[in-house]
Amino acid sequence: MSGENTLLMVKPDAVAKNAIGDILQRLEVEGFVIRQMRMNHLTREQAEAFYEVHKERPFYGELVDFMTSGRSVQVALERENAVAHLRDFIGETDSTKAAPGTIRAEFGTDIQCNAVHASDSNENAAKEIAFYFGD
Ligand code: 3AN
Repeated sequence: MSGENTLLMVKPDAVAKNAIGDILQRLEVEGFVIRQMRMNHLTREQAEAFYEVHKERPFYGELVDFMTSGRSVQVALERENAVAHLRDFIGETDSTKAAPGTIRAEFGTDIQCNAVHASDSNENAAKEIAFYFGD
């Protein structure tokens, strides 16, 4: 199978809800192929580096606290049009505004505890996959 690659992360809130299997199953049914996967409890250094682009945002400290509060799962996915398709499939950042049926509407709680992360461009997907899995 050939297609684009993207990075999904199951965040600590969804891991704590035992929702990893359910989320991955929905992705597989949607045609995403799991290429690489690992579970981590991110260190502060890793979370700060991963979210470096948000360093100046007011929520950066809280975001790093949340992302280091428990285990998370990093998944490299492949599918046709993977980046855009996954962004649509997970729904809006704020789980309370995410469309019904999306991952964030289903498993997230609010704008911070929003169940998953997904790369927002092909360039960032390549960077984020390399960040967790190497080149
Ligand atoms: P997305 O994850 O949908 O690309 P971004 O890139 O705007 O959203 O934000 C990155 C992460 O920062 C989000 N997943 C969310 O957890 C967190 N975040 C964004 N905005 C806020 C906010 N106003 N308050 C708390 N956390 C936020």
